[in-house]
Amino acid sequence: MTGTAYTLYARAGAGSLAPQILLEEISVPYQLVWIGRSPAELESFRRINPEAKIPSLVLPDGTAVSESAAILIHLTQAHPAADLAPAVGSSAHARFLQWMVFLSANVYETALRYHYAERYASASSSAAERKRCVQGSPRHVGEGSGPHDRLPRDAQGHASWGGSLGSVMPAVEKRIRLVVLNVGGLWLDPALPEADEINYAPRVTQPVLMLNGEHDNYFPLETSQKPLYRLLGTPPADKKMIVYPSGHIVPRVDFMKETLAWLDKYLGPVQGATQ
Ligand SMILES: N[C@@H](CCC(=O)N[C@@H](CS)C(=O)NCC(=O)O)C(=O)O
Repeated sequence: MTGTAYTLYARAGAGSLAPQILLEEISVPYQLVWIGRSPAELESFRRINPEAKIPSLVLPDGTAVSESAAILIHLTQAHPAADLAPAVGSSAHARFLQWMVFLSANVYETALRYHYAERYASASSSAAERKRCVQGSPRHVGEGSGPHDRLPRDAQGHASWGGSLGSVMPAVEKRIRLVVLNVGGLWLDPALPEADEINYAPRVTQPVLMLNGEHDNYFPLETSQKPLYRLLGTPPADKKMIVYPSGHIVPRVDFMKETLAWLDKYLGPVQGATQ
């Protein structure tokens, strides 16, 4: 489709989600090419991006661009009518650039320490240890290899820190039709009123499934999980909370089973699925 549309090279659970969201928001035609991790796929992808990094975007004229911040900034400037960034040259645009660079150079890089821990540690044992240390970090949002990645676009699935933010986003984004909070709860630190989940949870009206651990030390049952559940503005018939005898991580199989049942209940069974 070169010459007529963008081509986004993507991977589930990777940084290609941001440009994909932007392309959707802009409503411009684009082709998605999913890149796996097999040597053959990576080898052929190197023809587009020699570093084989996701995301990569091929522009309609065939130019290949990598680096998430560059891709996002370019898309906002190439499609000003979509009004997704402040006017170029304005002070607001300078602050926009500040955040774009901070997010890609710092936050994104931090997440990579989890996914490629072995590159940041000298021995494999310390790499494994490093992975355990960052559990509970933003890597849980859209985590790979779980039902999070396969959620339809009008459902929202978040875990841990995302579970906490999951009480904020559906309050302000009503295109989200249902929510799964995998170990969600109220953050116990004091927050400014404009960022405090307490002020958002009552405005959540979509169906919410909350899956929690009884012994969770991040989001304690009585002081964090249950208050969030009570505060949700969702009608009682459309919210459900299951508490497992676990810690911060709930049993994976139960999580998948309950999540898929919740999706089927509110979005209907998957159409055209093959066994
Ligand atoms: N600084 C780059 C980071 C891109 C990146 O490292 N992407 C990961 C996936 S989220 C990747 O493709 N890693 C493959 C590898 O490092 O081998 C950006 O902002 O786009």
